[in-house]
Amino acid sequence: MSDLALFGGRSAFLHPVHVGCPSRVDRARLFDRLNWVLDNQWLTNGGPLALELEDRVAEIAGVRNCVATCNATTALQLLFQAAELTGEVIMPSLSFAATAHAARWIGLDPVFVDVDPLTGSMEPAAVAKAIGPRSAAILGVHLWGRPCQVDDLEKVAADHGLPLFFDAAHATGCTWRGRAVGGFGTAEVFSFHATKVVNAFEGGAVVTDDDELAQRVRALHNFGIGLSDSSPAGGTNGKMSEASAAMALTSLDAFEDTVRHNRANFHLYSEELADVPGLSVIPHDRDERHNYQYVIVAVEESATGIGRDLLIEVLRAENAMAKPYFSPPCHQLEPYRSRAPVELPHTERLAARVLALPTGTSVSREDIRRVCNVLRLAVSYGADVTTRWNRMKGGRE
Ligand code: T4K
Repeated sequence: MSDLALFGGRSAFLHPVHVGCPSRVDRARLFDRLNWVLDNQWLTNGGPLALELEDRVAEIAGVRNCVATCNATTALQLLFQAAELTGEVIMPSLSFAATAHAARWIGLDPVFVDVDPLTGSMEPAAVAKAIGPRSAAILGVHLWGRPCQVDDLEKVAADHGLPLFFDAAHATGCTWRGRAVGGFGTAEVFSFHATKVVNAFEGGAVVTDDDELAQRVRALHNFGIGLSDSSPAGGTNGKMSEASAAMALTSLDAFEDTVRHNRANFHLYSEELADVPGLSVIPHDRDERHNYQYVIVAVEESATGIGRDLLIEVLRAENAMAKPYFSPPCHQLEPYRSRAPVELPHTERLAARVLALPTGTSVSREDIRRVCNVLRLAVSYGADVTTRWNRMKGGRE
């Protein structure tokens, strides 16, 4: 146990290994594109590379329209504004803060509903129950890239005449029942943040088959210029620059290699941790396409003797920078906690148990074995690690 860096042992990693380390790209190709942008002297405002990216993303999503944006948070806001939502948006709480904040920032009230206790996916029955007179839309989240129960959500939305949107920030390149994510509901939003499987430094996209909605998003992301009717929102600047588009295109070129690497990482983690009591890697449906961007482990403290938060401390002391994605869940964050307190037992339990492990193209098989060795060691002395840590924190050691 004393080998753990938490207790003074040498760290397993000299340098931090991260959850969201940017995927590898072909630098020569990226610099070629950037040089081309500089030569072309068109740096933003719907430049040729942003348009090329939109075509490629629309094709991946299997939809007619894609509007590239400066990030996914803005893309969600643009989508809500384009759909002229007012009132409440029903969504899961088990997500990154951006999902809720995007709505709140433009004056919409998130209404949080509970998730399936195993998959973390928003419960369609809970959504139906949450619908009220102020409901304006339903927003599903393809959490950790695992698609929602799309058909059930589509049915609830249709039964109540509400638009259904998806926050697909984690799910670029994934499928549900063989169909590409991006084509579900009225519209979906991808993130191309630095930490995502396709990265534009910062970037996002709205994808949809609704031509009119797409045209409104496009106008709104460019100050409302070209809007044929008057939008109460006016417009904003949500455009993607050519530098970001150059990065995103180069990252897309590497997409298959990135996913192959992530998939191998995921399977190695699953194998290595299979015999560690109380730790389970949340699986993916093998019949679907997945980007394997996140490796999520659920911690059952009654079996490990060590809780999720302390395991993260143990890993971080080793320079393995695990993250508690997503804890606290949105309903326990301000301003929601104070504005509209709610209890979501499945969400709370899952959020308190899960952690994301380092992965991505810069994380090697050797790195993964080291992370798993640390986890194995920490769990084999789980109760002792907990006792010793509590004593240290209490200043008694
Ligand atoms: N909806 C959902 C469900 C989302 O998860 C997100 C964002 C959004 C919407 C909104 O998308 P964007 O508006 O961002 O396009 C990170 C990302 O900033 C965020 O984009 C992402 N989700 C979220 C899940 O992760 P943090 O606060 O965890 O970031 P940070 O700085 O702690 O970085 C995460 C890890 O990545 C660290 O271990 C360090 C590593 N990293 C990070 C950056 C920026 C690198 O190795 N290199 C880097 O350049 O939010």
